[in-house]
Amino acid sequence: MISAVIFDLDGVLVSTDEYHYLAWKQMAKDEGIVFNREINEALRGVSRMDSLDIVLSHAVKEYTLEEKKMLAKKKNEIYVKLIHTLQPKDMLPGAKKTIEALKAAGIKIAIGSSSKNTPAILEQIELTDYFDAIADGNNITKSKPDPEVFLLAAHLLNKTPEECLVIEDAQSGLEAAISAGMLVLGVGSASSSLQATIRAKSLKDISVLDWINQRNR
Ligand code: B16
Ligand code: MG
Repeated sequence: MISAVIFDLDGVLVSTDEYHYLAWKQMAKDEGIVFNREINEALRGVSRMDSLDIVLSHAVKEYTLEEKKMLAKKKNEIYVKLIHTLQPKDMLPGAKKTIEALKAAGIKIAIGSSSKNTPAILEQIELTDYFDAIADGNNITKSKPDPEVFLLAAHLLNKTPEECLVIEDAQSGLEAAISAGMLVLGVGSASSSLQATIRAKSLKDISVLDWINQRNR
């Protein structure tokens, strides 16, 4: 029986993915490193330092650990400035309605995000109080595709993996959910992935509650 839903944040509830892209692009440009949307796809759901390694794999020179830390800091400063103006109206279509319907039906909901900026983003879009649990980049050691963030979310909700449905937009997130032993709804960039249990272009194109109710019958 599915009795909990774990939402990825970036690319599922809010389109911060575009800001991540712009921040990496600026950082790469300043360093003279090739960066484009195709490379950016590989960064979805991946932690800041792991993302940096992917970006730097296109550089001609080697970077020391200290230099890498500086670059990650610089990227994050650009990103934080960009997300400063985020508002509730910036939530992705169908996100708020999905959350409200699940809560009204007594389904537990959690966040499972790789982002260390999760608390600030949730505050800005005024969603913090909706969630029964928050697992994010601040309380995990291994980034997606490792299942740690979803297993932590399930643990905080007091649910088994079999009771959880994950909603994800990233390949790394799909893999994380599957290795956690959870069902997964692929949206956005993951909306055509055959690895997903179900697919939808966005949360406005599916009733997650109806799907859960049918599945539980
Ligand atoms: P930060 P998610 C992920 O969020 C993003 O998709 C990924 O692009 C980013 O590198 C990662 O968070 C870390 O973010 O630099 O803010 O800690 O999709 O797991 O919600
Ligand atoms: Mg995501």
